[in-house]
Amino acid sequence: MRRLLTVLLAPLLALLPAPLVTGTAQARPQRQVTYDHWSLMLDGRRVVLQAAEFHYFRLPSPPLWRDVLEKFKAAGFNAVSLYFSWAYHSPRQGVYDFTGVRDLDLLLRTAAETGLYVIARPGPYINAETSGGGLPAWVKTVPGRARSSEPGFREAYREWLDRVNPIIARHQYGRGGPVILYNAENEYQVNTDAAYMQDIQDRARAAGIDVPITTNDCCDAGSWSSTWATGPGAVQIPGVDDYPQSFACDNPEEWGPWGEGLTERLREDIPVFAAEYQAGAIDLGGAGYDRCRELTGPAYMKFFYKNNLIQTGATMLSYYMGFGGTNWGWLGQPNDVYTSYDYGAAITEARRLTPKYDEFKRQGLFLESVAPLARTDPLAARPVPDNAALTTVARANPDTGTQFVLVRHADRAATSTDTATLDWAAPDGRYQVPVRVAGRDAHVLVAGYDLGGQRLAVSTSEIMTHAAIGGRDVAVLYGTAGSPGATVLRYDSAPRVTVLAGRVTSTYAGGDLRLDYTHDGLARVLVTGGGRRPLLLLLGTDEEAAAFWRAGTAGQPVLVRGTELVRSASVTGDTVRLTADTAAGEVEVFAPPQARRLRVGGADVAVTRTASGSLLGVTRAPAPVRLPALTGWRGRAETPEAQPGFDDSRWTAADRTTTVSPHKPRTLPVLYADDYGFHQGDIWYRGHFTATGAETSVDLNAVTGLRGDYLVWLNGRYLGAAAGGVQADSGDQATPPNPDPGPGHFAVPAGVLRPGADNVLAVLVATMGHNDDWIADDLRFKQPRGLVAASVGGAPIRWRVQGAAGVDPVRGGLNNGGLYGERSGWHLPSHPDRSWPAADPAATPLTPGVTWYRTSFRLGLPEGRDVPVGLRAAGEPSPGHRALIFLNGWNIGRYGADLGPQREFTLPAGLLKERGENTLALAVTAERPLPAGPGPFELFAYGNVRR
Ligand code: IPT
Repeated sequence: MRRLLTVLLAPLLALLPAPLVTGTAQARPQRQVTYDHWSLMLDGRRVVLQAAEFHYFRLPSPPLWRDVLEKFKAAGFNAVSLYFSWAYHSPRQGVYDFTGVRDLDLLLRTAAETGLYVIARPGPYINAETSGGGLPAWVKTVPGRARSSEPGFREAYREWLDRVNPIIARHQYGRGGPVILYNAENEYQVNTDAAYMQDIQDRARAAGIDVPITTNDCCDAGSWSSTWATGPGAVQIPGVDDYPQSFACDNPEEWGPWGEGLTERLREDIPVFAAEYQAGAIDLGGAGYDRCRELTGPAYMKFFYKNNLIQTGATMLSYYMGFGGTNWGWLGQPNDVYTSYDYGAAITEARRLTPKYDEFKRQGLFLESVAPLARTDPLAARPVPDNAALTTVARANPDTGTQFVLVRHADRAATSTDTATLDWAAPDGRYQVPVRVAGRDAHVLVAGYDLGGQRLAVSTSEIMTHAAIGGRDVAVLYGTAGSPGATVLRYDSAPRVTVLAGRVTSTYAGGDLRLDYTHDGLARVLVTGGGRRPLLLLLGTDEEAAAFWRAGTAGQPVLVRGTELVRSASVTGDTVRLTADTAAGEVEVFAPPQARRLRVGGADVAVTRTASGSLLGVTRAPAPVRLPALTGWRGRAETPEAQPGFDDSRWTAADRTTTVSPHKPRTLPVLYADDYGFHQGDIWYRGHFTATGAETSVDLNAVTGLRGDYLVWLNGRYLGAAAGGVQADSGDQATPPNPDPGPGHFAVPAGVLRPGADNVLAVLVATMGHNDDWIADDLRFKQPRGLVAASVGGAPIRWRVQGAAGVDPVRGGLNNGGLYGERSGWHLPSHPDRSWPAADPAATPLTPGVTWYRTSFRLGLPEGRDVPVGLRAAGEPSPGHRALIFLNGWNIGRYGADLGPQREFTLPAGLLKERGENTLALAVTAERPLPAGPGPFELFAYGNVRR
């Protein structure tokens, strides 16, 4: 019989993808990423790509990469979009580091192990509010326009691509890895150079990259998708970036000021690709990231994401950001961001889940569970509401007929709650069903769907997920609390309906089982008989649905209600094992009937079997943790460079008369820090000149980027401070560069000059990172940092310059600037500070210049817990001083009244020794005498879960 079947089916089977027919004898078929009008396909299998953006360089703790990626996976994401930052790996031309926190093999392996595909985005330009947009600062000193094919830049970017591409290549899908797409460049559509765009792709191909190449166009889709669609530079799958909510976090009531957020279909032969879809915001106005999270909160996500999905049929979605992280060290671009890059994302900088995460999970599990969505066409015959306040948009899968109907307000800004009856010509019949939609909400309703072994005719509840578990289907549907719901299922004969919880009425007629209810708590309905396998229907509110997790393998899925996060699940024999984060609360597991025991995180949880056939238990609250007070501070002033006798003979002579920068200096020599190999943080200058005695003022210009400053001494006498310049040009080439950036004019006090002798001008410039190169015009990016003009009367000045002492082999080239303390290792835990006098930063007067404070604290956090720890500065800081904060040598932030709204700093585990001794060091620069410095500081816990 079996042989006969095989013979009969042979011609048919030949048409199926290879693995089904080859058995074990033949080699594994080539793993392939393909695509068509509707979706990506992996080995011919359609997928809706649901990605979230993650920047490993903003979380310098590889064990936490896994934590974040597991959280992505648990929300239903099937992919992670990764920018790779060139600047993060290359402190100097020809020098590259892919070890430790820069280990991309480890990153890509971790993504694969957590079950996520990868969109690899190596730039070379990435923007992302990173210093230089990801271009290393040394690129400012090579000739040739950045982001072009001009010699100089070409050699530079090839260096990077030729190192990063082989890493990406060996983790590609075709070789068993997770990488399924390669994004060339970033929003490259102004001042473009097709030869450059093409060369990026040629180099990728030459390195063995064989996955489809994409790019992300901004705002108005343009260049690489249409103009260049077939010419040099054209990519296979162009996508569009959409940020409909703007970045106005100070006005979280905004509703799509930057458009409808409907991702354009760029070509007929490719899927609709939302390459970056807004999932948070940069905090341009300094409102704080919680406001950004409101601006881009669940309401926005429901409305804009669902509209996009159903109106455009987008099946390639990548949300920016899934987790933002930290601009630690000198990673950040100075003008738009501060230390935190929390981004108001669904997962906070401290890795905590927010209500936005719940919404991602509701939508993500839906996309994961309901396969027909991967191939849909617009459906003209959409159900019409009998209330003109509401409207619908519909799509249908041409193979299965399954319909997806978006119900929303006709006026997208409406705030009223409206009800209607939908007259719905669904695949299984015509139905009148009630809907109720709150203002600025949207629902995706499904009809004509084979839900496991069931036939869903229509439902006005949204599907979150469903799974075949132990011979029955378990489905989680949900709707707004208080709204009416109707679900119609098809049966051969009247099934048995048992309402286990909640109020649900049922009627059966003509093959239709119709359930009517109001979304309220979690109703449970068991349907048996009727010619189908049993169905457990769980009908919840949005909030109840958010408590569900789906884990386990595709062959043996497990649904879990409760816990803080389910990372994985397995069933062996009579035991369900969960890897989960837990606090106090219920845990309910829907598993095959043989499962009788539950283990969570290695510990037994006592369970009872419920009427729903699930196992119900309780997890205990983790014991509270106590964090130590930060006491025992010691302080020490530095700034010896300000003194005339300081020996600067080993500093670099700043004596160049030319620069490749398009910004030409007003005075010579060229003093641009980058030209002398000093690229970030504090830069010292010492200028020697022979005074006549008639000099009356010191006149300087410095360019630092936003929020930078500089301090000036003459022969050891403090002259004062000035704000650093921001943009030496306006960003558009039509406007000439600012001729007087970051000006500082300092009167020479009587008696300070030494006529006829060596006089020393000492200047400490706090640079804040490099401009981006968003419009690829070189002007913004190559704007210098440091002094750009200097004169003391007319005397010639012999300059020396000093920045960071070298590249920290563990923390990398972006960790340090050139403060005396940094050059001397005062930020490092090993530095002996026992001789430093006791000094409380919050209570000790400051003199102009730099003062360091250090303390240490011992943590003894219990094993098996996740307790993210932060450092909080109490009170409002006074203007005029700024602090660099070092944790165990890592520069984890900048704090000060002049540096933005941030008062709390995340101390990521890994950098933070959770069980051991930790050292905090503060480098405080004061612009003027102040009664006290920053603080007091305290440690705090963002959360506390068992894991
Ligand atoms: C888009 C960039 O592609 C991305 O790198 C990041 O900078 C993001 O913006 C903002 O956080 S650019 C688009 C907003 C014009």
